[in-house]
Order: sequence, then C-alpha cells, then structure tokens
Amino acid sequence: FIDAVVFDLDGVITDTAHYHFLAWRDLAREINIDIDEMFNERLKGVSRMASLELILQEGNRQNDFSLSEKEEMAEKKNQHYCQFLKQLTPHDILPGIIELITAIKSEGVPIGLASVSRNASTVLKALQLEDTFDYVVDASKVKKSKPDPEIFLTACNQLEANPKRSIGIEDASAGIDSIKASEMFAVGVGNTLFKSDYQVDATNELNWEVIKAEYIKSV
Ligand code: B16
Ligand code: MG
Repeated sequence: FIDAVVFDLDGVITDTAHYHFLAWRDLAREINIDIDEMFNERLKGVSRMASLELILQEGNRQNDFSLSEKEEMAEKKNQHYCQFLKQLTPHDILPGIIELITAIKSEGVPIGLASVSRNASTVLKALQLEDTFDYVVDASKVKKSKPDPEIFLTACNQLEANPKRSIGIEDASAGIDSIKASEMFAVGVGNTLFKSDYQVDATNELNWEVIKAEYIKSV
C-alpha cells in the first residue's frame, strides 16, 4: 500500500548539515557576518547560491558584491566543505537509518534520494551507499530547489510511485514544504518541523512499523 519512500540526504542520512554550517560560518566571518546554528536552520535544504544570498541579507550586505564575487565566495565555501567530506565514512550514517532502509527494502518498497546538493554523489560514495537507492535525484536533475515540489515529484515519477501513496523524510523546513507540495506524507526529523505529518526528534526514532501506522491514520 506504500509505493515509495524518498529520503533527504544532508541531515537525514548523515550529518553533513553541520559541515555545511562550519564552512558557511567561516566564509561569513571573512565578510564580517556572524551566523549561528539557529540561523543555519534556514540554510538547510536551500541551494548553495540561495544560501549565500540569505547570509548576505542577514548581514545587510546583499548589494555589496558582484555576481562573480558571489560565485567566488560560494566556490570557496564549497572547497572548505569538500575538505570535511574527506573524513566521511560509513560510520557517519546516522543512527537507525540502516535499520529503517533494511525494513523498507525487505517489503520490496523502492527507496529514492532527493538532495539539492551538488556533492550528493560524493557523499553517497563516502558512506558506501551509492548502490542503496533505487533512484537518486540531485541538483543536476532539477531546475527548482526545495521548497518547490519538483525534486520529490521527480523521485516518485522515476520510481513509478503515486506521490499520494509515498512518504518523504526530511530534516529541513524547506524540505517538508517540498514534500507537502508533492502531496506526499511528510516525516520530519527535528523538533521544529511543525508542518510534518509525523515528527521525530532524531533518526534513531525512525521506525518503519510506526511510520506505516501514522501514514494509515492520515488516509
Ligand atoms: P551543495 P539536502 C542541501 O542538501 C543542504 O541541506 C543545504 O544546506 C546545501 O546548501 C545544499 O544541499 C546545497 O549543497 O553546496 O553541496 O551543492 O538537504 O537537499 O540533501
Ligand atoms: Mg536536509
């Protein structure tokens, strides 16, 4: 009765969200803008250039740089982020994720990945998950970033799944909006994702039987 489950990457499969934060924080400091973990919530699930724009707005410096200067800044942040990715191993898969994926697959339900990151394939390789998902949608395959539904709809389409009978799992507010706009059932990881259909505090609380039961209650 469930067609497919589509996972977000950063913050659901692994905690690269923290590395994104460290890299943006250092870049922002160089131009005298301070960002903290709370501000970082707004960058989750948001594309690289859009994240930079939000940071510049935060420091009231949105008109201070040319496009090529912004591209240089985004590139610098990415190089720093990629340094962190070199340390990534399968040990960095978040608790409960392998168990969840195993339970879903044992019922023959296909799984997809929806990440707006251009580094998604590098991250999957480092985690040794490159062959785990039946279909991966990354930044190269979509025009519009989350919260637009395009990324989750593309995943459902490729998995031949009806979005209304599919589940999306996200840690970002923009991601939950994207899932809801796709008419999928939204599972939120984190305690501020109020628009989720079902919410857990952390990945170790993700349980396939419970998720299915919550989905059934909603239909
Ligand atoms: P990159 P997700 C998103 O990945 C991150 O949540 C977001 O913080 C990041 O800015 C974005 O990817 C772009 O990443 O700079 O590597 O292309 O959560 O959709 O897996
Ligand atoms: Mg995420």
